[in-house]
Amino acid sequence: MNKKDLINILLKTASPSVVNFLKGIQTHFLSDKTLHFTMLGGRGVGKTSLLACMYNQLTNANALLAGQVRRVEGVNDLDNAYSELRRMCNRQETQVYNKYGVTGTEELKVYSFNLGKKPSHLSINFYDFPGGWVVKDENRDKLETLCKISDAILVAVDMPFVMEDHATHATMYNKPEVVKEIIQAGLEDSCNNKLVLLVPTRGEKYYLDSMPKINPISAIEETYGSLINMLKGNGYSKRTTLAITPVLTTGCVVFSRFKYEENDSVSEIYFRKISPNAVFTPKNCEQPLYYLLDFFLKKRLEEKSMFDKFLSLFIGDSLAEVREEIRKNTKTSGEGFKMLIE
Ligand SMILES: Nc1nc2c(ncn2[C@@H]2O[C@H](COP(=O)(O)OP(=O)(O)OP(=O)(O)O)[C@@H](O)[C@H]2O)c(=O)[nH]1
Ligand SMILES: [Mg+2]
Repeated sequence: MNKKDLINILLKTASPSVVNFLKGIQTHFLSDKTLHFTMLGGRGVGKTSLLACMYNQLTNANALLAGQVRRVEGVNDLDNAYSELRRMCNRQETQVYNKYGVTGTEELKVYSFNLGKKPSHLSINFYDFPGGWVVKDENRDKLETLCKISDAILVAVDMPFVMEDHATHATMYNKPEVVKEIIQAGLEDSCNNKLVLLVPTRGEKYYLDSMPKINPISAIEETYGSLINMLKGNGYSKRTTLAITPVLTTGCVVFSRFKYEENDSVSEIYFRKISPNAVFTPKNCEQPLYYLLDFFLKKRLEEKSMFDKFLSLFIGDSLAEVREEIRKNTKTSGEGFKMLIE
């Protein structure tokens, strides 16, 4: 089923609030050459920061795709988020609090850019919503709809809650069961293949330390065990690609401690710089996008469609060669990366 058919079905069958929501974003779904990438995760887990770093890596630091990225919509906000993150890291004090840095997202944002030298080549839309939607029932339908129409779902995993006092916090704040239910609903009506990425964020403490007390991969596999098992099950595994792809969005700030309320809930999370002179050095932020491009190119190669022609214009090589180049630069093991379903 192509995306237009799926949207037409949803417009006929969904509840009025979802229909209105879909109509509002429908203009973004017109082309089959658009890839849709939804960020999933609770409030403050670092979704917008990650998008900002991904986009910045692509436009400024990425040799592989240099000169191929064209701005379309909303990306000024990502530039601003990137500057805020950098400013947070450059503060002289060594205690860096949550209140600095990127401000919370208030409504669904669509960030759109083109890859390739002509507008007709390939567009990528990122969907970024307020993390509060994950726990609000009235917004659950919208999230499920976004997951249905997306090619890729990126689950931001707030690592301090997974790694520190794991037994108490791991599921309380990242809401892995809710995330699983939303992704399951996203897979149910849609017969399209999906890429699901578990993306650890705010985890510098565990990835810069060569001997963390708990292995981050095992901790994530345990926390998201139910989601992973569901995706590995027979119904979904053939049309799902699943991987753990950690990103270091600051590269210089590590978890320090939680502040607790009387009822034992965490009210603040404190970070500190690795050293007073440490500087903002994001790392691996381009990796989720490489996964998305590889996933897309693989699908197109299998279909052997006309996309081959237009994509060969995109980097100037054949589709298989472009894919090979991206695969060479994609991390699938080491540094906390793991391919769970290929
Ligand atoms: N220490 C540290 N802080 C980070 C990192 N990434 C983001 N932050 C900070 O964490 C806070 C939340 O980041 P956001 O990117 O706004 O998180 P979000 O998931 O988009 O949040 P909502 O839009 O509210 O759902 C901000 O203060 C960021 O500056 C990181 O890697 N390390
Ligand atoms: Mg946000």
